[in-house]
Parts: sequence; C-alpha cells; structure tokens
Amino acid sequence: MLYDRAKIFVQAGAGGDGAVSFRREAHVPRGGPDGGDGGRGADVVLVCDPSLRDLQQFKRKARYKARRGGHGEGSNRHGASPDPLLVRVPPGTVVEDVEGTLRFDLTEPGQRAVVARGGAGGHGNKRFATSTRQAPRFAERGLPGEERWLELRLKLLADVGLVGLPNAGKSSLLARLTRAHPKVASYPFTTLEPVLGTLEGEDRQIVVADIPGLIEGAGEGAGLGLEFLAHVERTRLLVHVLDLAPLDGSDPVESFRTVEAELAGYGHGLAALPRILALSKADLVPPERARAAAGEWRERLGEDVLAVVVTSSATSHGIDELAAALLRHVPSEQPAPEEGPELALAEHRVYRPGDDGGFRVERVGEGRFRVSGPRVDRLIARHDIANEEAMRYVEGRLRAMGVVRALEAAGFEPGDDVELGGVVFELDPGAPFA
Ligand SMILES: Nc1nc2c(ncn2[C@@H]2O[C@H](COP(=O)(O)OP(=O)(O)OP(=O)(O)O)[C@@H](O)[C@H]2O)c(=O)[nH]1
Ligand SMILES: [Mg+2]
Repeated sequence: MLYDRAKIFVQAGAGGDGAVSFRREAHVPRGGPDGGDGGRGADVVLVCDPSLRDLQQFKRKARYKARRGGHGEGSNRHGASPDPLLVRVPPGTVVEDVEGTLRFDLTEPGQRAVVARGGAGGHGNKRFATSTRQAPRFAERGLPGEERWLELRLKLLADVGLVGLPNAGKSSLLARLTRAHPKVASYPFTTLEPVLGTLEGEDRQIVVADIPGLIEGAGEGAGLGLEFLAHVERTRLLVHVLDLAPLDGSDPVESFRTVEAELAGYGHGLAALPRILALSKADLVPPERARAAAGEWRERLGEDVLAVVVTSSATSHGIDELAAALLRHVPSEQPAPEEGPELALAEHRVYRPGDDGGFRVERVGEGRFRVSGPRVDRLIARHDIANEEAMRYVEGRLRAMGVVRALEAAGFEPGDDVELGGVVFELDPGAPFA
C-alpha cells in the first residue's frame, strides 16, 4: 500500500513569559528591575528526506507539537529558545493548509518549510523601565505558537510515466526496462498503486513510473486512474502503451483516444507532456502487421509523438530501442522550479501570516465597540489586563497606535466598553498612565 495522502496537525511552541523581578543585593536597598525575556517558542519545520518513500509514518502519528520557549528569570536571565521540531517527509511531498493559503513543494533533499512559527517570547520587566516608570511591576507574556491542520500529498518524482488502458502491458514493460518487479497478470487492474523503476543509462538514471490503467472517466474518478494521475504530473515524458493484440478485439484508435482524452481531462499539464507511443505485445501479431501498425500510427500522430516503438515484453523486441528513446528524450537537467511565490521557498520560510499593523473599529452595540487586528490582538495577548500597571501600559500603546483616536471618531466616550483581542473592558484612556 502506498500512502500518498496524510493530514497532520502542527503546533509551534508558545513563547516564554517575561519575568517580573527586581535586583536584590545585600548592600542595595531597592534594586532596579532585572526580569529577563521569555524565549521564542520552537517552529515546526518540514524537512525533505530522501530516505523516506511515502507518508506511512503519519498514519501512526498525526500531531506534532514543538517545545515552548523558556520563561525569563530574575538577574536578566532570558528563557531558552528551543530548536525547531523537524518533521521528515519524502521528496515529492506537497503541503497545503486546509484553507489553501499556504503551499510548499518539497522536492530537494534537505529542503525545509516552516509550517508553524513559534510564538515570540515576552519581554521582562527590565525592558519597561523608563525615567518615569523606574520599577515596572509587569512583564509581557509569551505569544502562542501558530497551529494548523496540513494536508500532505505525495506526488512521485518520476521522469517518465507509463500510461494506457488496463492490461495494455505497462507493468510488463516496466519490468523489462528496469529491475522493478511489478505484478503482471492477464486481467485488468492488476496494478493498484504506482510502482517506480530505474532505467540505467550509461551515465545517468531515469525513474519510470507504472501507474494503474486508465479507463473512460478516469479524469472524473472512474477506476483507479484519477487518484494516480497525480503521480505522473511531474514526469517529463509519457509513454503511451497501446496493445497491438487486445484480447477483446477493441479498436486501438478508439483505445488511444480514450486514454488521451482522460489525460487531457485531468489537466495539470498532462496533455502537454511529450509522448512516446509504445505498441505492445508485438509477439502476438505477425511482424509485418506490427510494422504496418507502426507506420499507420506514425502517420496518424505525426509531430504529436516523439517516436513510435514496436515492443514485446515477451521477446524483448524493441526494449532497447524504447530505452534509448527515453534516455534521448528525457532532458538530463532538472526541470526549472515552477514559478510563483508559494513555491519559492528553497530552505527558508516563505510563509508569513498577515502581519500588518492595521486594525478595525466597529460599534457593536450601545456604548460598546470592538477593535480587531493582529497587532491589537497581540498586544492584549501579551499583557495581563488584570494588572493595573500593565493595563495602563496597554492604553498607552493603543493611543500610540491610533486606536484611541479611531475609537473616538467612531463615537466612543470614556467609560464605554471596548472589546479588544476577545476581552471586554471599560476603557478610560483619559486616565493618567505611567
Ligand atoms: N504475449 C505477450 N503478453 C504480454 C506482453 N506484455 C504483457 N503481456 C501480458 O498482458 C497481460 C497484462 O500485462 P500487464 O503488464 O500486467 O499489463 P498492465 O498494463 O500493467 O495492466 P494493469 O496493471 O491491469 O493496468 C499479462 O498477462 C501479461 O503477461 C507481451 O509483450 N507479449
Ligand atoms: Mg500493471
């Protein structure tokens, strides 16, 4: 069983809290603030690991929680910032969050993607000391880490895909071209999941993928095709395998069209991939009939295919020719990375949650307002509102951010209720604050 899908929950560590502390020394009667900062919570990072083959591990473990930052302590000791939690995924893993706002494509060994960022640590009280507030009795709390559900999908990294109707002889060809041992049998849908094999060239290797047979409607989910077409999305060339002697006597032209229509219907650029047509089971027809068929197909397809090759997995006829054609037509350099900001990650994070300082003020009732926005939410999350001194500090920050002015413009009067970061309190910005 190839596990090519998984859903996991990742949770980055919360930041550690800043400390409230004052220097205590025998000869200093009242020392200054010396509370250290909290450490940053650990990120959750996906790492592309070529020793992994599929997403099986996530069946057993689906939740990943990174460590939290250490709390600050007295004597200016800062909390520890733990190392990121590394979660290994196989090459070819595509990661998306459930909302579809972030997407990573992990193809290169060692490539990393930060999928949940740790929360910032809170500042210790030492940082809040000013000339007018020499002994702050509050510190910031650490912020929670990001958390989200992620959908992982494995899209095999093969160079060549073998496509065709069930029973066309695809797996037999793979077994001949490579050392893979796919199951071969005389009934359709023998292959139930993709099998990879490596074709050895003189100075390089080509990975060939054998996928389950396609039938009419595969692009909409009929048979097994739809699910596995994803695995040929990244190939650079398709070998369309067409039976020269179909048991049911079906029309090869019709069969060819069916498969091509499914590939086109599936989308994702499959129709545009270069093609080689491999006419299979040549040993079952007289040689002149095989030759004639090849001639007809060359004429029919013209420039649409790179080559038409007559093959037999039973006698090995045409196998070397097919192998040579693959080596000739699969470009040796890696494909250029797809464009687009979501794929530009390399080894660093590219995802950052919306982080502008904007906020919104709404009137939600008589004498009641709501202010929302990431910076406002963070400010509230960072402070202990029950602490009088911290609250005064928060009011000062809200004033500096323009929130108080915006509230007043919306009709706010001192003493009205304001909901900030999910907390409702009576705001009295007229009151003096340190
Ligand atoms: N005589 C002869 N039989 C072949 C040849 N290639 C495949 N076959 C037979 O055709 C049947 C189907 O072959 P497979 O390789 O399993 O076909 P497939 O396209 O992988 O089929 P699915 O996995 O069901 O889609 C088997 O009975 C094979 O032995 C060939 O070159 N000559
Ligand atoms: Mg097969």
